[in-house]
Amino acid sequence: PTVGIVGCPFSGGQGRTGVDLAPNKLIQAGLVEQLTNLGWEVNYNSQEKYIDIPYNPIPPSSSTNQSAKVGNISQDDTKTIQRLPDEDIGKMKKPRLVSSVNKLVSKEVEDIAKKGWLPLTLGGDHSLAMGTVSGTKAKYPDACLIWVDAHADINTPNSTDSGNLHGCPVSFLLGLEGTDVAPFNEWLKPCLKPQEIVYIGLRDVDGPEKEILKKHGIKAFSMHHVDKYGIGKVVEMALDHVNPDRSKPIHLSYDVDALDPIVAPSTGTPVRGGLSFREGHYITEALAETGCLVSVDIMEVNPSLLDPNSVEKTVAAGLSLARASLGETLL
Ligand code: DIR
Ligand code: MN
Ligand code: MN
Ligand code: MN
Repeated sequence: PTVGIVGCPFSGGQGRTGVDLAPNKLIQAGLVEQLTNLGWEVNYNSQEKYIDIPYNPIPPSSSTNQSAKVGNISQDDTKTIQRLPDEDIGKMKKPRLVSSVNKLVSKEVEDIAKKGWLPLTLGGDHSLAMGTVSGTKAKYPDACLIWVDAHADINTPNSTDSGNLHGCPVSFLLGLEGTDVAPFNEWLKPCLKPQEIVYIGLRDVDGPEKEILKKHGIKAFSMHHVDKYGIGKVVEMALDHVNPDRSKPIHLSYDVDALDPIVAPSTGTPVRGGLSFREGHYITEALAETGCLVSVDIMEVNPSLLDPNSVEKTVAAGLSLARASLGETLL
């Protein structure tokens, strides 16, 4: 089997820098070798085009003092980039940047899936799931979505309090009221039905998000349900809901903040009371076992937060979740 790693060093969907460092960090920590050892043929992208770039590169000859050198690109002066204003639209922060990057991600995930490869997307913040899920859906229209997260990420442009688009990708995928807005509606069409998504790990859901989940009858297993039933039963019930015959393709979108902050401390919005190391990995092992996984996201690792030990733990968790998703077993 072949995996296509899509490194997305992107932080524009939320307010903290550093989450854009995760793809390189995960690669440097040995991801390619580890997946190769599991029997995968590994391809990975050059990450340049997903760096937190403004959306309109211009040649240096026409650059002015408005221009800025950005991230890794700054090493190459021929790639000076103009920072155009990306004013809020309503409450949405950086809508043009988030939209343009996700449009690229969607195309890349679609292309990889259409080669018959498994796209493994490394975030970056979780707004990138607009791109990953729509890309997966372009190849597999009947795919279901398993969203592992402390948060529901289902705010709409109207309901969001923070304005951070990493709190909104699911509403765009579903096409909820208020999401048919520029610049997103230029390329992102509703591609997911409410009965095609299930959540695991929720524990920090905004009031308006609770209303949205209820209104659309969206299935969610919070940490309360993990406590009550155990993770084995929760994963079984989650699959019974979105994939009763275990016949449909599965997209797994994994926000590492689903894990307890003791396990994955270096993430932008940690919430106590999360999944244990084993609960978190059990989900990926059980989904790998179904043989239905066709696309995986590992999101919101932020190697710039907290001390080196915290970073090491979080990066290691990202790596082991990726390996377990791609079939690593304990025995
Ligand atoms: C909050 C936090 N619901 C928001 N969301 C986070 O900003 O919409 N998502 N942290 O990962
Ligand atoms: Mn998330
Ligand atoms: Mn989250
Ligand atoms: Mn919150």
